[in-house]
Amino acid sequence: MARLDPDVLRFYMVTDQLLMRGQPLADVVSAAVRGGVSCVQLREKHLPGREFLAQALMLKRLLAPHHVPLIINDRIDIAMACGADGVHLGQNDLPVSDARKLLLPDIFIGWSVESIEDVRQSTGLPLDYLGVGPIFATATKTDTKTDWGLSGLARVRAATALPLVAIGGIHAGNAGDVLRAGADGLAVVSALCAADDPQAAASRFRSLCDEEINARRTWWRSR
Ligand code: TZP
Ligand code: MG
Repeated sequence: MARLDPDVLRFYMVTDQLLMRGQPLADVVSAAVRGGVSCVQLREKHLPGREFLAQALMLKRLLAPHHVPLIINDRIDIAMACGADGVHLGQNDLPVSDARKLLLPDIFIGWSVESIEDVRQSTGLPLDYLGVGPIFATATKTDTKTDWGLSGLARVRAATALPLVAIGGIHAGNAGDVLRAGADGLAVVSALCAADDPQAAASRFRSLCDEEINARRTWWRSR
């Protein structure tokens, strides 16, 4: 299994069409790609499988020329059928080890962790990254356990060597703090899907991510 380049996770868009106020998914994702998202997760909790697959195929075609990986939320069958680059699983989805047996070896797997116990369980699982959320309370997803906060994220950072993608309530004003607490990448839903100008919003976030992560690398090299 090839190792996932953590730069792929630097600025991670998660879709929610209900927030797009009638704008086509393809338009919002294209704008976000122009602004600099490094990967896109298609998250469709309510679509029937056939429509979910049609949207996944559409996004795969849209993203491939830009070399932006497509990640499918929850559904490994859809991921396989559309040729996705990755799958994101939650605590109630198919167990990671079973998913790994079914997926092609090149498809990477991310896993949501909601408690420090989940982080402990991730050790030894065939995972490529952890999604840590919600960092802050968010109206986008309310069926969550407690919020991690920056100190919780720092505890996760200390407990695992896996790349960490932080999600939940992240906006341009707190993005730097979240990265400094130990995230390798930021995932956002509303900050892009509900933005008046998704390209400008993405571009601002991407600059923040690049600045922080490049500064971190320079610091490590200088030690
Ligand atoms: N998982 C944890 S919080 C969240 C998900 C999918 C939603 C994050 O949405 P937003 O709008 O970026 O706060
Ligand atoms: Mg899930």
